[in-house]
Amino acid sequence: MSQSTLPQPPSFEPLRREDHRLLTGRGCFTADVKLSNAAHVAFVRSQHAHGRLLSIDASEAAALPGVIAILTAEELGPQTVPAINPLLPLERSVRFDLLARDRVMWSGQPLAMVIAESRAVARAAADRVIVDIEPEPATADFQTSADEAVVRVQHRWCAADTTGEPEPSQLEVQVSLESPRLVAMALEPRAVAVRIDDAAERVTVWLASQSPARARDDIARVLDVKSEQVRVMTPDVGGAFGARASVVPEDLLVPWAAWRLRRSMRWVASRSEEFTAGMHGRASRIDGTLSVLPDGRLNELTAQLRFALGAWMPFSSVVPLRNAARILPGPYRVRALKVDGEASLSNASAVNIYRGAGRPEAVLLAEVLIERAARATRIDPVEIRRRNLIDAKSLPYRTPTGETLDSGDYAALLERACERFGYLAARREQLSRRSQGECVGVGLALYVEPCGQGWESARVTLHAGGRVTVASGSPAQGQGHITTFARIAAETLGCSESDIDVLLGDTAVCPDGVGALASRSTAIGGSAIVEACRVALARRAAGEAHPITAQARFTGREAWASGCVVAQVCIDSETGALSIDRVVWIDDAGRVIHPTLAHGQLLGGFAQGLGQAVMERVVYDTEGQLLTGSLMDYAVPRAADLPDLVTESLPNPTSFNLLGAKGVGEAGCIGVPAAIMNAARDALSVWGEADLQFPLTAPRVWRAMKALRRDSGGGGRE
Ligand code: SMO
Repeated sequence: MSQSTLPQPPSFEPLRREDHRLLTGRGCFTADVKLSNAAHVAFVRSQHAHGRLLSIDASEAAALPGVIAILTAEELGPQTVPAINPLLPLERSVRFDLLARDRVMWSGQPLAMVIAESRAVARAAADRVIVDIEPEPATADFQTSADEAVVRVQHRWCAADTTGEPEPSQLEVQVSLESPRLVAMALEPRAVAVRIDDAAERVTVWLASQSPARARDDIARVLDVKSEQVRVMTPDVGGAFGARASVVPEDLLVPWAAWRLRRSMRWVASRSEEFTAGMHGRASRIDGTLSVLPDGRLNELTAQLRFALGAWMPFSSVVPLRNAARILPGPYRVRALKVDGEASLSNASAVNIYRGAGRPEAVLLAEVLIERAARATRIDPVEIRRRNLIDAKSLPYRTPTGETLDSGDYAALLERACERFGYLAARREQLSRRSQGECVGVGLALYVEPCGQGWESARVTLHAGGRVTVASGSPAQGQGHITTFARIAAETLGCSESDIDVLLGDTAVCPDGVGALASRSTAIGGSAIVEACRVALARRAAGEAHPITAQARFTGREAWASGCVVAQVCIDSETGALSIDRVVWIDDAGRVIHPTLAHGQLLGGFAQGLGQAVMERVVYDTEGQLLTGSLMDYAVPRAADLPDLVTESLPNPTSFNLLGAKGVGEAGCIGVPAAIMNAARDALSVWGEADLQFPLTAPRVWRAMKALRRDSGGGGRE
C-alpha cells in the first residue's frame, strides 16, 4: 500500500492507549496467563467426516508417563452445545454433543480429551488413542435437499403502485454467486486457561470471548454451578471477527475437565485446529434475478439464498442467513421483492458469523445484478444506480423487508466516490487501454449495513480526587476500546482522557453485557457509557459524596451505516492473474469518535474483504476431508497484497443512539468484495457476461475468460 495515497490520521491524534504495552512485549494473551501447576489438554478428533463411533481405546495412551486422565463422553454425560439464538425459528430440534457419543459428524470433531503434565505429552498421548469409526457417506455443503433445511426465511413485498407482474418491455438479468467458506483467521489461535479456587468453589476462565457474560453462563451450565461461581476474563485478544462471539465445545470442555479434576488447566489450539475445528464463515450460494424497466428503474428482485451451517450450530449461526435476507435490496428502491432463504447442516466445521455476517452476500448479489442490468440496458453503472438509490429526503425509510434505514446520503456517497476516483477519466483510460489489448475493469458497490442492535451496559465511578473508572460489558479483541471508551467518557464528563481508567472483559468487575459484535461497541456500548456518565454527573450535582457509582443499560435502535467503493482491476489476458490497480472508498459510519481507530477498522476490514475476493477458500473433498488445512494451502493477504486505497468519511450521524455513531468494523468485508467482483466482470465484459466466482484466483479467472472467448469466437485459440 503506497503511503502517498493512504489518508494520514491527523497528527494530533494520540496513539492508542493499548499500544505501548502491546508493542513492548507486555501484552498478556490467554496462552500467557500464569497458572501454577497447570495441566495441559489435547483433543482427540475424528478423522472421518461422518460415521458411527464404535469405540475409543485409550489404554496405550493412558499408560504414557505424564498422562493424568483421558476423558470421553462417557465421563461427560449428555452435555450439549448451548441453545441457538432464536432470531429465526428452527425447522426441527437439533442437539449436538460436546464430545461425540455414538456418531461423528465432521472430520475434526472432538471425541476425547487427554490431560497431561505437559502439552507435548498430551499431544503424544492423543495420537495414541485408538478410535474405531465405521465411516458413512458425508454430506458436503449444499448437498442436502431443500426439505432438509434447518432454518428458513422468506420476504415478500410489492409496492402499492404495482402488482409486481412483469411489464412486457422489461429486461431480466440473472446471476448465481458463491461466497466460499472462509476461516476467521485470527492471529491468536483459540486458547482456554482455567484456575480452580478449591476453597471458594470458584473457577476462573481466561477465554478470548467477544461475549464474556454469555460464555460465563454457558460454562456454569456445563459445570452445573451458579454463574456467580464462574469468572470469565478476556485478556489481550489477537482478533475475533465473529468467530469468538459464540463458544465452541472446547471452550466448555476445558473448564469442565478442570472442575472435574480440581486442577488448573490450559489448552492452546494449533493452527491446524483452527482449520479443522474453528469457526468458519460465509459458505453461501445465492441465485438472483432482477428485472429492469427500459429506463433503468428496478422492477423486481428475486433471491434464493442458501447457507451452509456445518455439523453443529453455534449460538449466532442463523445470523448470516437472516442478515443477507433482510438487507436486500440494499440502498435501492425496487417495485417488488421476493427472498427465500434456507440454511442446512453438512459434515464440516461449524459456520458462524464472520466479519459482515450475511451483509457481504446481500451486497454482492444486489451489486452484481445492478451492473449486469446496466450492461443489459446500456445505461452507465453509475447512472443506473443514481436512478434507483433511495434519496436522503426519504430517510428514515422503511425497506421492503421491514427494516428502517435511519440516516445517510447514498447519492452523495456515490458522487463523492466517483469524484475521488476520477470515474469519467477512468472510463476513458479503460477504453484506450482496451484498444491496446489490455483487460481493464472498473466496478462499484454501494452498501448499507445494520449496526448496533439490542442493549449494552456500563458502570462509571467518580472517585474523590478526580479519577474515573469506566467498566463496560463490551470487551475488546484488538479494536482499541480502552482508547475509544476513555474518550467518550472524558467528553461526557468534561475531564481529561488521562483521568479515566477503563475496565473490560472481566465478569467479576464489569457489568453483564451482550458483548463486542455486530458493529455495536461504539454505538451501543459507547451510548451506555454516556448514559452512566450523565447519571453520575447528576448525582454529583446533587451533592452526593464520592465515590459515586452509576450503572446504565442502554438499548439502541439498529442504525444503518453505508458506503460506496470503486475499484479498478487489470487482468492478464494470458494467465488470468488479477491485479487491483486502486480502490476509492467513501464510508458513512455516522459520528466518528476516534478517526485513527476508525481508519484502522476500515483497513482491517479492507484486508479481509480483499482476501475473500481474491484468494481465500476452504475446500473439503467429497469425503469431507479438509484439503486446505494449513496456511500453505489457504491463502490470506499479506501487506504487499494490498493495493492503493483512498478512504474518506462522509458522516451522517444517526439519532438512534446517544453518540450518533454507526458501525465501521465490518464495512470493508461488505463493500470491497462486491466492487472487486464487479470490476473483474467489467474487465471481461468485452467478451460477454463472465461466470466469475470468488476467490478470483488466476486459474478461475482464466477459465471464465477462456469460456467467454470461445463462445464469442474472439481469441479462443485454446
Ligand atoms: S461477525 Mo461480528 O463479530 O457480529
